Amino acid sequence: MTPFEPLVSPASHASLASADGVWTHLRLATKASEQAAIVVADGKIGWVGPRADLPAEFAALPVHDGGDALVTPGLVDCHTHLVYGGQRANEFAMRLAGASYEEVARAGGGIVSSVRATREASEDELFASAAKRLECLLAEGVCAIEIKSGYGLTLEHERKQLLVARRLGEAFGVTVRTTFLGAHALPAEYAGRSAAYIDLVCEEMLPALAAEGLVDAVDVFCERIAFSLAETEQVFKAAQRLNLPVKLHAEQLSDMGGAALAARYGALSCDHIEHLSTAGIEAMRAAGTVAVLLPGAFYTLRDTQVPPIAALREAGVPMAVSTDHNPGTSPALSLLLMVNMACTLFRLTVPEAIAGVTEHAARALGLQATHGAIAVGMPANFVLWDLREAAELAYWVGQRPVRCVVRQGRVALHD
Ligand code: DI6
Ligand code: FE
Repeated sequence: MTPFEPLVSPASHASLASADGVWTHLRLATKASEQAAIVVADGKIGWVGPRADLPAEFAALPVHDGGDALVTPGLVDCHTHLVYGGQRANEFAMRLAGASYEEVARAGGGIVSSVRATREASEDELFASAAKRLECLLAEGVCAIEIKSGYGLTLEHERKQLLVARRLGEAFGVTVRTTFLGAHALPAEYAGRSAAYIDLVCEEMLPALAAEGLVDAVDVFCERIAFSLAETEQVFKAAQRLNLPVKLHAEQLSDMGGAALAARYGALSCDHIEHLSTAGIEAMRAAGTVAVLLPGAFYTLRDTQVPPIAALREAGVPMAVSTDHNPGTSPALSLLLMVNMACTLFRLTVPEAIAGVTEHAARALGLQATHGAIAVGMPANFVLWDLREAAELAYWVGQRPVRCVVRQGRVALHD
């Protein structure tokens, strides 16, 4: 296999081989017993179905032999904090010695220590460190990713993070959705003045960054150690005035009622939700809000409160699975490992976990029209896996089963 080549400019993505043609010798993960074919035309899915039904009009196109690979849609990582300065292995060690996440945060560690390092880093330094992390995710078939701000906490430094996120998307030819998370933590200079900081977020930071086209969605960390329900609603109102969709870090450490509030604002997703209540589930169902499960944070914090999976399933709330990549609670750079953990720790079924990193993850970003499925008219984003059956996507730990990635109509990684 040729090593994965990072793409350094949009032009270099365009210079990759086009995926146009007929992809044969494939088995769709949803129906692995059947030979399938995918037609890519002008970088989009032109046709998909059983090989035997391939219309004659496509027979003359160039053929890409899939070598009997299993195929899924390109993966979508719908909740990450990928851009930040430094790392926090020291806090990992503190927690091993007995400190809780909340104690670490109260001792001046936690999010605010990443804020210091992020403010000190230049845009280029942030780009270089995040690019390395992004390459890990792309090598596993990620074709769309959400990247949050939230480690700058001033207009200047939040802008820097979001600009890096946009640059990553262009440089790697990957779909990036940016989420403004100015209400992630109270910066040290606002200690004791939470209301003033939230005013700044709502009245200056968000409107300015939105006007610069840097914000696709707005998120808040609604928690005892972060922002209250009332402060969360203030941010949601500011987002609503700008016609921006909202999402929420909800009920991770306690039941704050955040999910029900977010659902009232038509949230795309509520994320973490270990402590989600029955009322929260019902509100999410009614609003069509996606439940984003983050087993990497659950695992790293050695949490024991499992999200209410059975109730979510019964209510028909779509469940997504993501890395929550961040330097504090989820230093995970493998979405496949999250698939494994969602099954092992949260008891998702294999089809649920796969939908969680494709269809439902796309929906959590409002990208369901373009990502998360192999469907006619969508940009061609799909992954060929060196696997016999879909359950292997959840089963192996640490394998590298990707054979080929078609990203945005280009062959971005191949053997
Ligand atoms: N919830 C999380 O799990 C991360 N942020 C959040 O709102 C933690 C971020 C960090 O510790 O740096
Ligand atoms: Fe998070």
